[in-house]
Amino acid sequence: MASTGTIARMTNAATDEGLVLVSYGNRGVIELPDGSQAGCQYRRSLGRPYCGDHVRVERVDEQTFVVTEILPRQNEFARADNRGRKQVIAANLDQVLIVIAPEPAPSLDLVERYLVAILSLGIQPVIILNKAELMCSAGAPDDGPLSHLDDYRKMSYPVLTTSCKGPPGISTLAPVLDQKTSILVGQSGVGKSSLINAIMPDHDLQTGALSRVTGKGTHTTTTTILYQLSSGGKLIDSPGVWEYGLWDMSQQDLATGFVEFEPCMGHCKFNDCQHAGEPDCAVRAAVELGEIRAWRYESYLRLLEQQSRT
Ligand SMILES: Nc1nc2c(ncn2[C@@H]2O[C@H](COP(=O)(O)OP(=O)(O)OP(=O)(O)O)[C@@H](O)[C@H]2O)c(=O)[nH]1
Ligand SMILES: [Mg+2]
Ligand SMILES: [Zn+2]
Repeated sequence: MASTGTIARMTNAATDEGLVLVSYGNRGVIELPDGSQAGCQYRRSLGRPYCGDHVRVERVDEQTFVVTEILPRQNEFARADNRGRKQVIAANLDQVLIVIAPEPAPSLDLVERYLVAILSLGIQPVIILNKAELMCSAGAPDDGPLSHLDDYRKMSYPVLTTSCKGPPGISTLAPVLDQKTSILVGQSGVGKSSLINAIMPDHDLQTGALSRVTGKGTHTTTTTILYQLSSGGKLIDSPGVWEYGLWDMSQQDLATGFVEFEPCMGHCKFNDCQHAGEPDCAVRAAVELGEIRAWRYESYLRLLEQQSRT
């Protein structure tokens, strides 16, 4: 990509490059190389740009551009709609931050599905336990993700503990976001937007500018929005979910989502072993030896069952 200075000097050029900050049906808001924001329209024939996309644009008038090209994507983070079809949420991510909190009570399947989706893209998952000041000394209930945080750490998934309302604060978050494009995902009400507010003192300013361009309100998270961090990273806020569905993926992709199964791959009796009760299955043997946690294997079987129903 050309440096900011180079493109800024090309003010009379027919085309320019932009970063999609917000994307609605047939239009969006882009950031231009000089840091300014502008509305843009999409041509139906091009397909729909997503939040995080790099696009080439042509100026229509003083304030409006039209997208003429969507530049190649590194990846697309998606979820399934209720028919199992892939719906892209954002593009070109380095990492996905799965936010959970003691309240609303987190769902293990939600976290496990996110992990599978993230690993199938080959990008980094980070788990954030927000509202940490509400964690009671009695400990976590023994079936939810809060009770498995140590196991996630052992799988080398970073687990951060944050609070927007008290200790331990959010100081662990900034270094993780540095120079990266990250998206906050998770249940509604876990504090995704609050984390953005806390980490970005000028957040209201950016939101205000965006809402002036889009005509949308300032505080509801109904759309996915990309924010530029002063440190150089990009942080995307996304609407909360009640359910996160995996699109129709192969059994192999599903197994890839379970990193600790990796050493067993190629060691089962059958090449097409689904690790669901076949004889001489290396995954099952590892579960019996305690090398794979029983709760993770049960998660895998649940997801496999759910996928085969779609
Ligand atoms: N106690 C406590 N409350 C918090 C914390 N962070 C956020 N909240 C509160 O949790 C509620 C939901 O916060 P939001 O930031 O809107 O949550 P969200 O994840 O963006 O929710 P959606 O946009 O619906 O997905 C608000 O009332 C926040 O004040 C925290 O660390 N501790
Ligand atoms: Mg929000
Ligand atoms: Zn097997």
